[in-house]
Amino acid sequence: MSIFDKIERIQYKGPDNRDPLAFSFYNPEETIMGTTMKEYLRFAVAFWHTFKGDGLDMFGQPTARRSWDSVKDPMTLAKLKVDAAFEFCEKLSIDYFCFHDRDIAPEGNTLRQTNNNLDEIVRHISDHLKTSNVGILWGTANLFAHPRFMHGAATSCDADVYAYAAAQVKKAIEVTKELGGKNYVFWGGREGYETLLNTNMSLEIENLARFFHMAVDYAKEIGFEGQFLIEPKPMEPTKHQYDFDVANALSFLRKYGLEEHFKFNVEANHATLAGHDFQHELRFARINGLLGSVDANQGDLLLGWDTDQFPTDVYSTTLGMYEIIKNGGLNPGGLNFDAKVRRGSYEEKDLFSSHIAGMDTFALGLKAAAKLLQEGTLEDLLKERYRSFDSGIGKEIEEGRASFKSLEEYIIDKESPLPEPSRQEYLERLVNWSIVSAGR
Ligand code: XLS
Ligand code: NI
Ligand code: NI
Repeated sequence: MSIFDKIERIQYKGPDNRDPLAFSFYNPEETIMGTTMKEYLRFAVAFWHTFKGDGLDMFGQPTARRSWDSVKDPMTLAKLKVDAAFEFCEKLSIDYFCFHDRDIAPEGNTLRQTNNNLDEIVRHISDHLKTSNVGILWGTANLFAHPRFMHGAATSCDADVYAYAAAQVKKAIEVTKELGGKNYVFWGGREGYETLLNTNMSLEIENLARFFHMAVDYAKEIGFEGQFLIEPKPMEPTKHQYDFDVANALSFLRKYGLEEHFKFNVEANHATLAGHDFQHELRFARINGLLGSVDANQGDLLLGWDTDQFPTDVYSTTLGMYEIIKNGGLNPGGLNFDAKVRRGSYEEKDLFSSHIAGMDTFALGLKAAAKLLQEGTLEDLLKERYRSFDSGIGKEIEEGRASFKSLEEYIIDKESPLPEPSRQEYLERLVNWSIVSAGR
């Protein structure tokens, strides 16, 4: 039985393709710098946007038209959406999807009933896993939608809410393990504050650290070997979120002795909300050995919120893939399309063409980044720029052998130094050239 019966399996047709339902650049088995595109990109579908999103916004009613619209029984609907997820991924040659516990199964009256619902759907997913190549990139817990989480979950002012959140994450880790999930994500939905007037910031942050330690301990206890990931976001829905950006979250991890247990899931739109570009967040995570996975989307720079658009900006994916190649890929992480179709793109066909747009934009970005690296000018110029640290006084500085006294002695009678020009405009053309040549 097919849900998207009007859509065939999506084919690669090459760079001249103009069919919205075919790939122009994503050619899964094509090798780029010794690795297949499929392995570099490790795409995943976000269950919440693609199978739960209905186009509702703050000002208007749902717009989406889906083949499951007439199904009312919540458990029947939940199973149908799982069937849809597998069919969707298979038709797009996407190997993974990601989910929140509450995306896949409805809540009951107690946590026990909710867990029973979840178990029933997890069994249904497990049945699919037996016959499908599609797997789970990561699981997570929704600790932000229900009213009980209005003041946060692991940073709530209410200890019962904290306990509820802990029990929920316990179950979500178990379920992720059972489904063979490669990672587990913590996005601090409402872990922040609305006003400092009522906020005990130190208690909240310490409680958050205790929560993460309990998660680490429990994963160890049950033998969950997936990677734990923190997904920073500076704000929204709260005014301030504690995991503001990678740098901020890293100092939190270090302070509380959690660094070795976590990596980062960098979301492009969260980077721009924090006042950084996508590449900055990837770079900062990478140079600290903590770039784990990516939520692939883009924001609108004129809008100050998380618009979760499908990534179509090749410049940004090129620089993103440049960091990802330098990171040696993302495995066991991947590129999760935490992106939703615009409200006006209401047909099921749009779900496919939007993912294809995102996949093609990252595939082209991968090819362009590989060109940039293989051609080598950018890397050579970078090396050249810092060459004064390769010998002499620079080497002494780099090796930690210099002191204020030795540096003063070295420079005091010399003419004022003039560093090399930056040539930024030329470097930006190098990026343009690599995109153009990758697109041929
Ligand atoms: C929201 C986040 C969320 C996480 C998963 O802004 O991006 O979707 O990725 O909880
Ligand atoms: Ni996200
Ligand atoms: Ni987001």
